[in-house]
Amino acid sequence: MVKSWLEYSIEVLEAKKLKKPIVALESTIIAHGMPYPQNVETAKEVENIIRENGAVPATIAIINGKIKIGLSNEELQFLATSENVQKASRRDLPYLVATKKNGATTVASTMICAQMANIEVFVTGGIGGVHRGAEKTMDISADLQELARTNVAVVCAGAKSILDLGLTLEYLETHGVPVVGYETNIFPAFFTRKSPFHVNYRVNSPEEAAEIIRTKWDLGLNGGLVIANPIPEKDALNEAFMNSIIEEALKQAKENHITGKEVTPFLLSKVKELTNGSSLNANISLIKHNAEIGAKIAISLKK
Ligand code: PSU
Ligand code: MN
Repeated sequence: MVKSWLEYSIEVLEAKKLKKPIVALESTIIAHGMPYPQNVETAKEVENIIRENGAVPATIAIINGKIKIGLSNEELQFLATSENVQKASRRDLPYLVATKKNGATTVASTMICAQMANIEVFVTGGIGGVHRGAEKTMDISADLQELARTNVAVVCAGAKSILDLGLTLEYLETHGVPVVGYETNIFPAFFTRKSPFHVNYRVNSPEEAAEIIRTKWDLGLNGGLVIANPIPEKDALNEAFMNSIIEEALKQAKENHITGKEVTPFLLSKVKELTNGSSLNANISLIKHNAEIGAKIAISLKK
C-alpha cells in the first residue's frame, strides 16, 4: 500500500481536504542543482509564488524513508545543506524507502510521488532528456520514460542544451508525450528562449493548457505532458555564449569519464562554474516564472 509511505505536510493535507489546487515541486534542484543558500531561498520563494497565485505548493523528497509531500522549513534547510541526501530517480526509490534514507527527487520520481498523492501539476526548471552521444552511451534520462507513463503535467523551461534537444523531442514523440509551448511556437532551451526546434502545439493561456491536459487523461491516454514556458526575456542568456560553455562542460565530462547519474549534476555544476554564476540567476528567474504559470494551470484544472 502506497499510502503508508506517504507523509503530507499540514498545509498540503488541508489543501487536499478543501480540494484546493496543489502544485508539486522537485528537490534535486535544491540538493544538487543550486548552491547554498540560493537553493533554499529559491525553494521558499517558488513556494510563495505558488501561494500568491492561489495554489498550494508541495515540495517532494524522501526523508528517513518517508515520501514527503510538502516540506517544513527545517526539511528544506536539511535538503539544502546536508551531504547525506542522494539524487533519487525511479530506480532509487525502493532502496531509499526500504533503508529509511534521504533522497532528493528528480523529475521522474517527483512525478511518481505526485501521482501517488493525486497531484496533477508539477513545476520544475528543466527536464532531463537524451544526452548528446546517446547512440553510444545510451544515456537517456528516466524523466522521459516517466513522462511516457505517469499522469502529471510538467511545467518547465524546456531542456538544457547539454542534451540533444532534437533526439529528446523524438523520444517524446515516440512515447506520445505532447510538448506544448506556453505563449511560444519554439521549444525553449532553458537558458535561452529559442532553440532550432518547434513545440507540437502552442497555448496562450492557463485555461488552454488545462483543457489539453484534462482532455488527454479523459481520453484514457496515460502519461504526462511537457508545458514549455520560456525564460523571461530580461534574464535569458546569450545563445552563442551558452553553446560555447556547454561544449566545454561536455568536453570536461568526457575527460573525467563521468557516467550514470553523475552526468547531469556534473554538467550542471560545470555550466554554473563557467558562467560565473550568471546561469544561476537565469535558473532562479525561469523557475519563478514557471511557478506562476504552473499555479494558474493547476487552478484552471480544478474548474
Ligand atoms: N536539468 C536541469 N536542472 C536540474 C536537473 C536537470 O537543468 O536540476 C535535474 C532534474 O531533477 C532532472 C534530473 O530530473 O536532473 C535529471 O537527471 P538524469 O539526467 O540523471 O536523469
Ligand atoms: Mn543519465
